[in-house]
Amino acid sequence: MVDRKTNRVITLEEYIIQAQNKFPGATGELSQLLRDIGLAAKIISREVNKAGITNILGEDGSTNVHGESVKKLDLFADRQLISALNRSEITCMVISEENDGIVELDNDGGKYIVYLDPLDGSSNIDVNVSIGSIFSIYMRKKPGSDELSEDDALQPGVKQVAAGYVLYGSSTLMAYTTGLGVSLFTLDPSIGEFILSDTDVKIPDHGTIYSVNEGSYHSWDKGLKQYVKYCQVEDPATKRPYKARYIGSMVADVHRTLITGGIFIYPNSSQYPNGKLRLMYECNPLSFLIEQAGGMAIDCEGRIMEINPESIHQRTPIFIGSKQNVLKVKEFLDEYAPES
Ligand code: P6P
Repeated sequence: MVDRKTNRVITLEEYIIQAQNKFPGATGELSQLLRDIGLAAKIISREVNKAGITNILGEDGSTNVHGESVKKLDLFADRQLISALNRSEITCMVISEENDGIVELDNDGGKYIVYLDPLDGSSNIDVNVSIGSIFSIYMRKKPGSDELSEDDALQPGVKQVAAGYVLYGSSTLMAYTTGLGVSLFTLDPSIGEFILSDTDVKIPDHGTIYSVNEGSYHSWDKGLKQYVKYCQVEDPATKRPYKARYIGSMVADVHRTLITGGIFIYPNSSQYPNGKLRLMYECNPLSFLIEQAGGMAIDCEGRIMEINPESIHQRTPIFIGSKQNVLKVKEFLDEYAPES
């Protein structure tokens, strides 16, 4: 996209400032925070795109708070993002998948709290499959107060002031929303800038792709089993059978769903009774983006973004994507709901 006045590309920095100018009372702090994340994303992208050459692939030998082996690139991404957020004294606290508790930054007066999944899908790093960074931004409950606690960070997704992701794929793409629609930016490595590629992105109301790890079929509830069977039945009137696509990297699967329509599912199961994906730094931010694009995101009961969190690392089932596809899976979940 080009700026109609100057007929030249619009960078992420320019776009953020133009968007901020629409809010007369804006202090510029959220804009600076988004620019800081954009800077860290460029640095991470550079390392991801040459990981095979430098000694940064593979595991670093430690495990994270969830007992998952940590990749060297995970740690690199975590460090870059926290360092960028620490620079501008706007963020008081970071909660990251790579850290057990909250990371208090040097700026205890900062008014923002940032949740991070620094490098989601890291199991794909060594096989060169797309991975992503996810961020979710809240205002602290008691701005200016000295006390910082986990309670400050336990807020439902509807309280997010901004959210987004960076997808390190065939190109590096950044998507974010501040509640005024979804904007997409593509990194031009030749100039080291994120260039605006789409604004006010809308997800198709119905899609013909379903995305779920069918290897876990045996451990699902009956409603989801029946829904997947529905997707596989031939019915030209509803464009079925649907295509199955599953990358195993949530940012990549959800971004494809945003662009093509359809549904991404990570359900509860006998293996993961509360689902595998994290509410605060995977599901809430991606739900904010998909809802802003006109889609839906639910757990087995209702809206993901209305869940009142009880812990910063809690998990949730998620059914996210085009409105018609999510409403259809909900029909099956309700019809076959396990006896409570
Ligand atoms: P499974 C990656 O490890 C991740 O956290 C998400 O990015 C992805 O959607 C999911 O787990 C994949 O999990 O069990 O299908 O390998």
